[in-house]
Amino acid sequence: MNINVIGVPLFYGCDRKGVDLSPNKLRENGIIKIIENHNHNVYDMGNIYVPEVSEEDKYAEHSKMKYLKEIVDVNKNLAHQVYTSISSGNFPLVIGGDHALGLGSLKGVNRKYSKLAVVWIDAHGDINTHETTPSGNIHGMPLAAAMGIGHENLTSLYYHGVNVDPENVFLIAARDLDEGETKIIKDNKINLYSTNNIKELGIEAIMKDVIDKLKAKDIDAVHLSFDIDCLDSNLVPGTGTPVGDGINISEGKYALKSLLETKLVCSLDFVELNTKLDSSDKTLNLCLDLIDWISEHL
Ligand code: NNH
Ligand code: MN
Ligand code: MN
Ligand code: MN
Repeated sequence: MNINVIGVPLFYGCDRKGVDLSPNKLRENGIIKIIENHNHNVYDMGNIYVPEVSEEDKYAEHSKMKYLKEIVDVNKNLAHQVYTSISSGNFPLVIGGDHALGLGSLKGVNRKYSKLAVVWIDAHGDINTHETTPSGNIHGMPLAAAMGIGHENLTSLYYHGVNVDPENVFLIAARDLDEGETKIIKDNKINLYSTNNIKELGIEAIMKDVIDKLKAKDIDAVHLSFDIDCLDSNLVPGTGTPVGDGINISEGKYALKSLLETKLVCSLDFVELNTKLDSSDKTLNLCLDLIDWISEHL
């Protein structure tokens, strides 16, 4: 497969430095070679430009959303890169950076595939709006925006066609949802598989249900967004908002493998590694291992 690695050194979405260093950190630690070892042609597209802005200006554009203008600008560029990558028959592998990059990757994919399903593997829902957000952090909003829910600057970024249908959205490993998010999930009939559901029924049964549903739907492709905080907090000290009672590594790998084997997945985000918070490269090494696993199953 031809894979475009696209780095997004963005921390404005989580308002915590360190996560922006990860695209280059992963390159320095051999991510390109790791992917190539699985017989893929890798085109490293480098990093999307992220403008510098001072802390005092974070609410310059909006009182409830931090760094709105910068995040929108970065994501317009990302959206176009992702669209171009897919249009050339390539697979965009978007490396974060924080999860606000989901805004751009989803809009880019959505321009190519209007009947798109989204699988969001994350401890969080990322389905807040400027009205429901408890933090003002835009990395908690990209999935809502992809469905056309939220502030216009986010929902109409780059692509203005048919939004992602909430019934084609699958949240996996969620366990830290805000009140407003829970309401949006219910009202819009979003498919939710909490970590509790996974512990109760087993990851195999959960993924079978997800994949059966995906196959039964009239969709063109699946976008997979992987936030490393889906894993238990003990496993990922190097992430900004770790949450306990998470899934373990083999559950995470099973979810990734079973989705990739459907061959429906057309693009993937890998986000929220913060090596500044890591302890003895534990999370960095786990991420390299996960990229190796993903590459093996692409
Ligand atoms: N739900 C919280 C918020 O909107 C936390 C989001 N944090 C994440 N999302 N790491 O994946 O601020
Ligand atoms: Mn996330
Ligand atoms: Mn998360
Ligand atoms: Mn391998």
